[in-house]
Amino acid sequence: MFQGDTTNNELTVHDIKQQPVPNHVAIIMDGNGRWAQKRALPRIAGHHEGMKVVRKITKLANSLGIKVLTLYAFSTENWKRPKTEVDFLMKLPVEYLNTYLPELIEENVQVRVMGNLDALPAHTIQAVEQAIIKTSMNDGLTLNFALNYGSRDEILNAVKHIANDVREGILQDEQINEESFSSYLMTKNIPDPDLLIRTSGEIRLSNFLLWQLAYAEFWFTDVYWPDFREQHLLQAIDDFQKRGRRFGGV
Ligand code: V07
Repeated sequence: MFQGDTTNNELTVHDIKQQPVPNHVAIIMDGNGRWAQKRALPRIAGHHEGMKVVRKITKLANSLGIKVLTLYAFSTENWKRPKTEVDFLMKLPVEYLNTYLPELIEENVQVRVMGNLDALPAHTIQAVEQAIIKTSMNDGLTLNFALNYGSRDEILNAVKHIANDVREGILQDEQINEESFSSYLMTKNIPDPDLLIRTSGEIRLSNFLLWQLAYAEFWFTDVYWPDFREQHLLQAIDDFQKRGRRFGGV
């Protein structure tokens, strides 16, 4: 840069809104433990810091007019972690909602959760159910947490339900198609993600939304989730919009 140069590469909400914004953004919020270890902090400190980023990114997604933000908060594989870490993670939904639910209501955000909730501690289920009820009338951003979620598990459950409905005559086998199949998934009534973001340099799906991501654009960054900022989401969407321009028609 030279003196007097006022240009910079910062993207703004205004810039991004000049073009269509993805309807549904899904994020694998990876690298919280590594962020902490790099600072000689316990892994749980990274999870806690990551929670603050969830709040910021939710606000930004809402102001961009994104309809659905799906966040991978806890996978079915995460039970393999040390018990102390799992116990801490299970308290985060409670803390998050105690702190931010009033703000989510204020901002017209609808909270949803997908995953097997039955296996979660009672305090976690209770906090989440309350949030779902208290925000059910909201029609702004849908903030969809994947909690104890695994995609193969979800698909197998769908298949079992379909088999059962066919056996009982509720569904004819000719009626099994992509649309009806989708309605047996936990994302029933939610459009497929247009954009998947994964942080922390891992280039994998890790059992996340395998069916639903069939046509999504993927965006990866080396940044750890606690270091993820508004500017990164704006960059991901800017890249998404450029890809759309390049491949979308004439
Ligand atoms: C969790 C913070 C973000 C980084 C990723 C792992 C740690 C928010 C929630 C949450 C979940 C449900 C809900 C409201 C908030 C959460 C877990 C972990 C298990 F209704 N952040 N966060 N849940 N982390």
